[in-house]
Amino acid sequence: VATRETLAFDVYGTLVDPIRLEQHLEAWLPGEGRRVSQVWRQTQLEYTWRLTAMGQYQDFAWVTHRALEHALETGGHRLTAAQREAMVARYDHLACFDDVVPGLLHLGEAGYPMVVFSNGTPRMLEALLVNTNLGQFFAAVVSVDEVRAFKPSPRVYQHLARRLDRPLEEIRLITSNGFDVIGAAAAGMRVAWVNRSDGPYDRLAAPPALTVPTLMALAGALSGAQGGSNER
Ligand code: 2OP
Repeated sequence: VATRETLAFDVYGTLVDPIRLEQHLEAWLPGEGRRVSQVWRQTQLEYTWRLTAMGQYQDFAWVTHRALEHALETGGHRLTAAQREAMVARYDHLACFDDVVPGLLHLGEAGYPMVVFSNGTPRMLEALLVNTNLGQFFAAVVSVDEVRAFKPSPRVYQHLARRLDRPLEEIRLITSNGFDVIGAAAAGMRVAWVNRSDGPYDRLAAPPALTVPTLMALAGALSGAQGGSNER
């Protein structure tokens, strides 16, 4: 039996949902929770891209704090330092999307080696994997913090291959984040896009051949994709 490709799972937006923090924001900022959580997430990603473009690094916990402060200021909102701390601490307890546990069970049974690959710091990822009980599914946790750059720098994908001691071409990134799909494919990885919201694809590249609505749909789609030799 040919060795199965390794599946590397993105975390925020793919396994767990940062936007759901809107519920907790809503308690302090009635009517504003969704908007603030969306600006928070978008700012967080923007800060990672900008730091990486500048050749600078602050870890994902730092970025997440600063992005929340900016999202609040942008909306003209105020939370106390303790409230902001409490919101960021919720990153350690983010809820899984409903398809994640059944999907990972299915993929694990199908024999895929599975790892986590994320912008999150090692501490954030460890806490999250313990609190969500998802740790049991993964053979390794790889953080971009190990190379002090964020996705989609090619360095982070190359680091993943080094850490797993496997060629990038034999590792498939599973992510809902379009910029991550495009970055990984540009670096030479196989990819799958999890399009949970049935939204449009990023315009920076053509959508990947492998697009699934949920992780449950991934196992079936992968068994088809493995037939093709050079499929991305
Ligand atoms: C992650 O690396 C991109 O936030 C996403 O987990």
